[in-house]
Amino acid sequence: MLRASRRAAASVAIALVLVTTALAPGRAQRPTALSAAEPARVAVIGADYAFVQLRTTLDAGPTLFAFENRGAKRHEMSIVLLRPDVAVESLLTGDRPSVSSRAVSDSIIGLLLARPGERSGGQLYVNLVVGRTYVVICTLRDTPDAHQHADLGMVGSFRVR
Ligand SMILES: [Cu+2]
Repeated sequence: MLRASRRAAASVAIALVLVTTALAPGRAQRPTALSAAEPARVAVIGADYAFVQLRTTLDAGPTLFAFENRGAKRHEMSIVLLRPDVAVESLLTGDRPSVSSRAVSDSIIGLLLARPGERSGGQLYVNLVVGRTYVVICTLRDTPDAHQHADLGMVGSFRVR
């Protein structure tokens, strides 16, 4: 009787090993599938008051944006998909229309915020579309009456190839 229950216990143990082994290949393959779709990574750096060395061209496809604030003020990195019929030059200087308006952008992609000297806690995933231009902008103000940081130089763009 005791022997029989031991044998049963052993069978269960063997069965568990078989199940674990059967699951293992699936587990091993999943990271491979993920790494095949690994997004490109782009680190954007903000300062008072500019995006530092923002790349002017990026490759199409899944891209993960990170934002680091090296300034002494709070900054954001907001990304919008520019309408094809809007010239990016019209947004970089002077009387700029609202970049997030439908007249200017096809969609608001999202934004990351960071306090002085910090990185944003999250990242922004964007599937960049070939041939399109994206605008990167900070619309924060140091005080309610102050100019937007974009007016002080915190606006840029990149084209996707
Ligand atoms: Cu800013």
